[in-house]
Amino acid sequence: MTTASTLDFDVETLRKDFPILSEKVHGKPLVYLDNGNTSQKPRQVIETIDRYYRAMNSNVHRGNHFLSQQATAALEAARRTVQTFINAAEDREIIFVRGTTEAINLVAFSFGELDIREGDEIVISAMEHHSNIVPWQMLCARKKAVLQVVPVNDDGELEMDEYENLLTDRTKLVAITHISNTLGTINPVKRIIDLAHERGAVVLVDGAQSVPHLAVDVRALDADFYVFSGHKVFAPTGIGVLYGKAKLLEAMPPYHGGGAMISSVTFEKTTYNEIPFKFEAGTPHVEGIIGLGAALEYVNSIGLDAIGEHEHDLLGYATEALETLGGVRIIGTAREKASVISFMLSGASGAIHPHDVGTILDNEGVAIRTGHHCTQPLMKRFGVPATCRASLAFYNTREEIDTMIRALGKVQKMFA
Ligand code: 7TS
Repeated sequence: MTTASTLDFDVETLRKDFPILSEKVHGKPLVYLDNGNTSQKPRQVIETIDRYYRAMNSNVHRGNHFLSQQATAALEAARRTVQTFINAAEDREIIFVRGTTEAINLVAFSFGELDIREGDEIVISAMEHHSNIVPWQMLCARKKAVLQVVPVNDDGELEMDEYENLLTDRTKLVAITHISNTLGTINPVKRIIDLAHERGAVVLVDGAQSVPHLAVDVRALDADFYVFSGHKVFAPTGIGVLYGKAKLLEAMPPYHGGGAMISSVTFEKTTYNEIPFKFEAGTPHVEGIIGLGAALEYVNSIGLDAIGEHEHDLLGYATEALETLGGVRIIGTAREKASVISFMLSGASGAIHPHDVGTILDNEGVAIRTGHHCTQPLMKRFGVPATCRASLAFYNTREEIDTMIRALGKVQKMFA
């Protein structure tokens, strides 16, 4: 039976901010446990975008009329909100991009042009999302550089001794995820960054899964690049952030050419704009940026400490409930974990394919993700083709976990 969370966190009131959470799916109340994939949006974000289109819509940085000035001011205010949210030193260190994937590609291309040469080494880990693998492979192919991979132990933690061994004078860049989208592991990024810096390498942290769950301080971490997607942190899709230290961004060549990123253009010679604009060619995703600002302010109003505590409670509750159910193998048992649980389910007659589990749960209104979660090398490491994954947000409840567990019990009966 469910016992109320002992934490002072008014989840029921917060849930009312998310219109979609009162929807029904297949006639059942929606239980949304696919937050690692994308998060739901609070009315504060939806209404901000609505207001933008009703009263402010205009292009930015290029008009002196009233609306253009309003839209530009709102966009630049959102940039400062992002700056404060991750404690960047300056707002010009915040580059708006489409998402984590584009941010990593930008760095792989642009930093790659600046500083990667034949024989240089780039270090990633075995738990990276494909978007923190493939751009580096492409860069290595272009520059004849070498990709090195930090292995993961049976609990889904990075092998830090191996990491230290991989760092050499040839290491130019380390690209590592803060939190694994598949295992939930929280990596020791501060230590990873310090060790890389001792070798003179720069570090990109993939924060796609961390910004919704824990307070990020890029200056305390001393991260050179920190990237994340808006849509996983309650903001719209199509907007994301590349944080980079000003010195690095200033030295890097632009990624895209076009409007807004120039200072002057003639057919003979073009000079580039200052950062951040040098990396923001073309009309930006204005409503996305303003929506992102609203989302981060919303998160601030709840507080990441409170969010973290509630999610930690849910993670413990869900882990215990899965163990009690039986026939469950949890993949990812790191000591430091965020609210992501990957698992394999078995019935009396053996393993049940995650896709079957996902389909049956969907019929019960429960949304989880099944598949390789864009981490195929990690699936290979754990010897599974796919997993079931429940990824929790602060608006999830113990009751929803109970619903998932009951649905998993049904699956086991069907496969008995
Ligand atoms: N890095 C990590 C750690 C991620 O979890 C994801 C998306 C990305 C990068 C790519 O983000 P995008 O917004 O540019 O697509 N992860 C997932 C997931 O776990 N399920 O669906 C998408």
